[in-house]
Amino acid sequence: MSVGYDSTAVRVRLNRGDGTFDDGSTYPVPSYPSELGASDFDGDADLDLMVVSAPGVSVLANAGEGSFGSATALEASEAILRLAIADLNADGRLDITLLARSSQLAVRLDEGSLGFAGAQPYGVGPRPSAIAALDLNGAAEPIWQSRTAAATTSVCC
Ligand SMILES: [Ca+2]
Ligand SMILES: [Ca+2]
Repeated sequence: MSVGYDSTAVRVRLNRGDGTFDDGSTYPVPSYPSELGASDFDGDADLDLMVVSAPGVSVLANAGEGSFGSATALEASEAILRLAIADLNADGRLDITLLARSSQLAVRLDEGSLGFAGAQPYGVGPRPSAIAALDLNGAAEPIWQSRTAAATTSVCC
């Protein structure tokens, strides 16, 4: 999968099984896509796509055999910079954490069928630039790390 920042599409190239990839298919997304993630957000065992773009975050449901439906926007009240995917409440469904320009993490729990709960915000330092959701304490519960201009901040769940 790839996106070009000045484009309005995601390109998906399928692996032929020998380490080479096909010419790919493109799927329209909102302008300036900057980040991609994949998880089964609707529970049908196919990986769906999540794209962070300038206007917000969109989900493209996997229609099977590597093709995807149209982008569906998630409501977001502010510009999103980065995306992390991890099961944050141990229910077996992968949830999303969005890093916003306003120096906040917004946790959105997966409710299935491409739906996500309302945002639970957590503050981070100024000018955030990166995010990761990792199990850093061996508790099988991810901790977020966000990197800002000033420091790396960890937020435990
Ligand atoms: Ca799916
Ligand atoms: Ca979950």
